[in-house]
Amino acid sequence: EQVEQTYIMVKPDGVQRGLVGEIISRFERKGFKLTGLKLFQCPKELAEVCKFAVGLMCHEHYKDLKAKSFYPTLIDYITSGPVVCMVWEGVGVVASARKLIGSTNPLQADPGTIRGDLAVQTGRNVVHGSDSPENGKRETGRFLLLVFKHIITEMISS
Ligand code: DAT
Ligand code: MG
Repeated sequence: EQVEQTYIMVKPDGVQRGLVGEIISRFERKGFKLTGLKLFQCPKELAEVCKFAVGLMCHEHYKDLKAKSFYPTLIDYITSGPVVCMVWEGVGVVASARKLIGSTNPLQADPGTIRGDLAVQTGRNVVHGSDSPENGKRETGRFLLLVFKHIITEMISS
């Protein structure tokens, strides 16, 4: 009965296709609580300054996958456009969010899930969700740091 946090991120394809509202809506209707939200995009002219933030979000985020052949493609994809970063809170939210999201390969994801309803390719699977309460904490912490970095970057550049 412990309240958990999970890090949900609408990936660039989801943002581009206008699915942010649809995805938020599914978590809201389920009854979880939204406790953080930020659209994140690395401004091109600030690429150097933002490298740390992007690095945190992408390389650190997917560090378990670094050895995989698809890793470079994955990083290119995930940095290809704005992403919407969210923190959702609730009892059992981590496992429940994974169920709402569906299997990694959208062709194997059940109908009724986000990936099952809205995606076709593994490399364009619309949304990320933490896979354990520990990773929920870790990824949420990284998100807060990211927001902080982003605000500082905006302050410096304004
Ligand atoms: P999930 O996103 O369901 O947690 P994961 O953590 O195993 O899946 O992988 C992270 C992302 O990496 C996944 O959403 C899409 C990409 N990916 C995973 N396996 C892949 C594969 N075999 N080919 C291409 N991309 C893959
Ligand atoms: Mg994963």
